[in-house]
Amino acid sequence: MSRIAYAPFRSRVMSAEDAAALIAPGANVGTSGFTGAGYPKAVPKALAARIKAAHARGEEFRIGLWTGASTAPDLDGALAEADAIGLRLPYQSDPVCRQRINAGRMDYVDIHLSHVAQYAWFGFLGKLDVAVIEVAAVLPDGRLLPATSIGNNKTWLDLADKVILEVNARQSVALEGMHDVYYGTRLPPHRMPVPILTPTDRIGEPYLRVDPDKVAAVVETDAPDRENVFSPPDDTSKRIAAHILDFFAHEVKAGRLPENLLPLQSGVGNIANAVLAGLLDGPFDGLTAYTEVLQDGMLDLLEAGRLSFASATALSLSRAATERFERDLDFYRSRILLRPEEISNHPEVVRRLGIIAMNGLIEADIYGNVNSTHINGTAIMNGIGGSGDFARNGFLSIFMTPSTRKDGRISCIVPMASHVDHTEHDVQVIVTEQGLADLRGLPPKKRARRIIETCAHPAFRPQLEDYFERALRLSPGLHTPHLMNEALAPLRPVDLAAE
Ligand code: 0RQ
Repeated sequence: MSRIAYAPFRSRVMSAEDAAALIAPGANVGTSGFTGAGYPKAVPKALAARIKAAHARGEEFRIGLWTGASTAPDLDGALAEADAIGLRLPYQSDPVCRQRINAGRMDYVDIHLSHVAQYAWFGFLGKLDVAVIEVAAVLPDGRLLPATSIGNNKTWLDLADKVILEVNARQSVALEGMHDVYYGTRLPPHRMPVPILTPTDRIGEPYLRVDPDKVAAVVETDAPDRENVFSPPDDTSKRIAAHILDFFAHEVKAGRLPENLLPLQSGVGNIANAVLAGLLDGPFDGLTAYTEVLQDGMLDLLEAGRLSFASATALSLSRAATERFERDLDFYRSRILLRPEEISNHPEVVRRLGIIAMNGLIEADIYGNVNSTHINGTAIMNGIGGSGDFARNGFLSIFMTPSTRKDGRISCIVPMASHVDHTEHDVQVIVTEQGLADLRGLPPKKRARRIIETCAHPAFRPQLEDYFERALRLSPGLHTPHLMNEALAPLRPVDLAAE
């Protein structure tokens, strides 16, 4: 049976190729998609083929690509491979995109995810020409049943001149009721409070609205979301998770956290998943999450009854977890809510709820400045994503990392961060498998000692201690001592086997 229950849209059904032909060179295109969920599966590939053919004829053809966050090889990968993207925002994690950005062939604007929708509304990003949005179905009155992510869909549908819908039969219609699309956002100076007082609060509508006159094409698809692969927690991740759980227990005992903690935000990746796995066996019950992405670990916690509710903007599941999720959708529907990313990451709500933010890092310096985005301070990895929204405004901001990378050759604790995404003012806890540094209330020199002693790998500790002691001697009394001529020099590689 057709998922397009609104009759006027049926006559606009066409092939992905015909829909892609509606996108002009130079257009800004806003697509759905957040961490591999709910992205359009057909039109971007068709557009990539069209642009490749245009380039072969010697024609100039590139687009501006705006999304929710990262997408998948079928979108970011295909378009980047075709050199079809002139400018990309606000977040990517695609290897081909990354290569093109770092080769100077694609511009990239790396933005806090809570800022994206408002920047588009403020007019800071230019005009949005086309929205390409995946939905699970079109209702008889023309409203849209969202898919596995909301991201910036509401804003793209509202702002774009032209809309292309992908109606994906693989997305479950049983998702109905799991979304909360807020239509109350106003622009300054008319802003009102966002009325979320607990992660469970519904403040919007379960469907997306679209002006039917703007819908230029409807494309029917039947393809699954990107499969996310998680490795089982390794020893390093388990040790990081154990330090965090001990810290939570300590905070509860000290009366600074309630017994069911405060709403959790957890970044993406294997370490985040390991922390969630640790919570599964830990002593905490009645947990809630107010986060942007739900990974497998969150489903496990919900199923085990440890977590009572999770609010996010997207799912990011393995194939096995997707099957479980679809099989038990009735169970999950009362326990999960998907919201626009301007709401899932809203600074006002993050501050009000008192979120415990847990995110990964590339390197942290001895004073607690964190680099989340650039290798060697120059090559982009992914982007800041939502980490800043939560770290800056949360009740607690925790950053976690293995103490070394690349088989122990690189220390993730360095004298001076080569690029800073989160300043020392927004970083309260740094944790590696070596230990957890609680930096709250500490002045810079005490932070340095604690980070070196607690978080650095023992093989790199002497170099960091030597650096810090010499910096102290040469800049007696200064607030944040550094040896500016060597602060950014890489630490000498260490042979771990010989230690
Ligand atoms: O490279 O794959 O070539 O080995 O960085 O590392 O192992 O995937 O680690 O998943 O924990 O990611 C900061 C990137 C950590 C992530 C970052 C290399 C490492 C590997 C990736 P290889 P892993 P993680 C909510 C929150 C910003 C966005 C965010 C991130 C690769 O956490 O993107 O937090 N954060 N969003 O080897 C050289 C170092 C390195 C290094 C790591 N010091 N030197 N290489 N790597 N540290 C989600 C969203 O916002 C959507």
